[in-house]
Amino acid sequence: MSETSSLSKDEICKTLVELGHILEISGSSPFKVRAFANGARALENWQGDLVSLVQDGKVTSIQGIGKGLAGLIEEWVLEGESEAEEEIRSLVPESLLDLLKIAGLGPKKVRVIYEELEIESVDELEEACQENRIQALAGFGQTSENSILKGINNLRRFAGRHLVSQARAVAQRFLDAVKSVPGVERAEVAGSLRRNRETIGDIDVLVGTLDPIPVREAFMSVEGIREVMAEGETKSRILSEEGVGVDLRVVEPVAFAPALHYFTGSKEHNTRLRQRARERGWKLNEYGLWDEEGAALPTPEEQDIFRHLDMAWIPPELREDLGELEKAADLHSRSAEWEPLISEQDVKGVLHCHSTWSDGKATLREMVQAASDLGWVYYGTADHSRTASYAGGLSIEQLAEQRAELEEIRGDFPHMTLLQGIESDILADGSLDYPDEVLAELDYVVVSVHSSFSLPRAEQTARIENALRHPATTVWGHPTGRLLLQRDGYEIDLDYLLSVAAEEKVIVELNAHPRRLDLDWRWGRRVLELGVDIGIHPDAHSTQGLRDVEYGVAVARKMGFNSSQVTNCMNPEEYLKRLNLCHKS
Ligand code: DGT
Ligand code: CA
Ligand code: CA
Ligand code: ZN
Repeated sequence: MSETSSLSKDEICKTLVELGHILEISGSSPFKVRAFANGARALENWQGDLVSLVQDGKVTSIQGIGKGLAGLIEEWVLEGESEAEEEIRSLVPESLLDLLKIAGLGPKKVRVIYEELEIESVDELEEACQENRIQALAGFGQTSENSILKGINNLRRFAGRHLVSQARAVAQRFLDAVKSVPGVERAEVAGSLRRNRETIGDIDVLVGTLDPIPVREAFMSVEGIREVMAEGETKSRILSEEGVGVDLRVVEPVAFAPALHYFTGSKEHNTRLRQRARERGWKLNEYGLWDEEGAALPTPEEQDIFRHLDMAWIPPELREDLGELEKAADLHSRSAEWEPLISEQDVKGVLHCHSTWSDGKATLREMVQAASDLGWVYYGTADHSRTASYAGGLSIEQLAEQRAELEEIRGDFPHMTLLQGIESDILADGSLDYPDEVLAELDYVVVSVHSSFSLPRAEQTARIENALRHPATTVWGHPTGRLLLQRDGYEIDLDYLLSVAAEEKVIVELNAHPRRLDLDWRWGRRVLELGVDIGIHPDAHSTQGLRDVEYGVAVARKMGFNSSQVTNCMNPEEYLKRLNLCHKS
């Protein structure tokens, strides 16, 4: 039993960071606080089997971990809990840790708020802000009071939603479990996850079988259930240990397609389709489709529902009532079908990836190898530029050294087109981060905002326009700077800047990192109208990060794009020509 309760390395790192925060809030010595932060980092970077290390009594051999931390780690690994941990946790009220989730509030500030005003919870902090008691504190002001209020607002707004990456992992666990139950004919994930929304409220799993009991049993025995919230013959709901809700619905196989359509949503789409049925005196719901005489129309597949209603099948991603029903009716009237949307296999390579040259975790060679393993035929590195010192930005000399290394790597990957780029910070005035002649030597240049997020809208727009018009600029990286469930993008006239990108032939990035998915899918239609070219780039900081392309493709599908509408689906020759179009220097 003790083995199952043992903490993993990741959990230990997280706990160390949290304990460091608690110590700092409680006013412990800076020396002790730093030991926890450094220990977490040391352990995170250490590679090896932690359990054997503990069993051999050699935890202190990890540089940066002293006797005290080693004791804690041993207890966590061997017993899954620790008295010393509980002691530290008892130093401050638990609810104070919620304050750390507010953007811009670190342990130092939380300590002041707690010490000076005895505030212990988010609600109390909100009240204090509204009464202007925070701005009177040393080190705070009107601006920080406003930004705390905004942070609290965001915290509430984002509560209970999840990144697609996490939701997909949880969903897979439950789907695999129910799929393998004997008697199960169909099983699929529905809801927002099937529609490729950028964030997910809860997961909806749908199963078609005549025998619901074993399905429910299999569902309830999946590992990592925190709480069973409802348990019934055909409907159950649990909360996973990650805090994600999972709904299970079990229907008879004949009702699978109408149920899949219904639980895929969106609600708005469902309402419109139901209206269409009603207009001809029919009835449509999650159980099936009936004509004016009350006779059930056969609907073994979703396609059949749409066909009966004189429509082409609509890809789930597009079911948001944003014109897809009209298009489907039109397609059907011309006996046409929806053009296939882009798929992962269409992607032939990527730009905008980091390596150990700046803040990536893998070497350039490892990244190229991983890209080659994914079957890609081109790969463009783009580390951070010199102003991004926090991220190990490259000096002009380092750029030249990197070029030499890339040349060497080229020899070992003759089937790949390897490009040297840079992710250049857009400086506060909109200029780029190297002299023009240095930029001109690169194969491509991504321009991104990493600072001065809060410029007024007109200024921010002018700043970015400046960068987009620079002759060296190839790609506009993570255009709005939003971080899903964390912060909104900076204030800009996005429509105008997209038109500038079109004019300058700058590729607009669809950043595939699950925290970004920036450009937002809602701009898909406008992008096509303006003739802007979109590239799906992973912004990878590790070999694993290259796989984030999956999420970018999901968003491109939601934009309704096919492979001809994404630059990095081009073959290498075409692609190089396209890059040179905007690399005008
Ligand atoms: P989420 O979970 O907030 O990310 O978004 P959804 O779309 O997955 O929403 P959810 O889980 O509440 O419900 C799944 C689907 O079930 C939803 O997309 C459409 C359908 N549905 C749920 N409630 C209603 C309703 O009141 N009317 C209609 N027409 N459809 C509904
Ligand atoms: Ca859902
Ligand atoms: Ca649901
Ligand atoms: Zn960036």
